[in-house]
Amino acid sequence: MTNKFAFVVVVLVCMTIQVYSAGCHVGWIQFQNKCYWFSHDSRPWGEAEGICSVFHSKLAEPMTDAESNFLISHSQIQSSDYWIGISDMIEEDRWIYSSNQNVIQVHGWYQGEPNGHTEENCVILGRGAHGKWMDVRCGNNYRFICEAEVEEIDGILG
Ligand SMILES: [Ca+2]
Repeated sequence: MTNKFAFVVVVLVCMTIQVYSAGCHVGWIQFQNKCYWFSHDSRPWGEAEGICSVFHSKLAEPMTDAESNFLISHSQIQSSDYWIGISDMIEEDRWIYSSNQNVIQVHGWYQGEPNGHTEENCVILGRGAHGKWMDVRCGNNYRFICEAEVEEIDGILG
């Protein structure tokens, strides 16, 4: 019985790994229905957006509190600042997702943020803010998070 149970556990673990690798490309991390890539290089916000698009993705745009909280907590693993795809560069204090220009649905501002007015129009998950949102100058160099949809491979995910 013990061996049979161990076999079932091994099979389940293998299935879990298979689903995980089927959903996102190597080096990307899955959370719910999206894959995320946390960069190691630092770039200005606009360049970071361009790099994401090269990989058929975009700067991360948290749509729910769960997604926002995942990004905030995961950004703290490397204890670094990361760009996300939110800015108010088109209209002051109107914070929008950069891919579709819709007003943000959730927010994770750190206390006192945003505070940069027209000087700071792009959003990072701030290392000094425990990963919470800060508005900063878009020309600053930070790491960044790209997001892509989970891909269905072999019909495993559905
Ligand atoms: Ca700020």
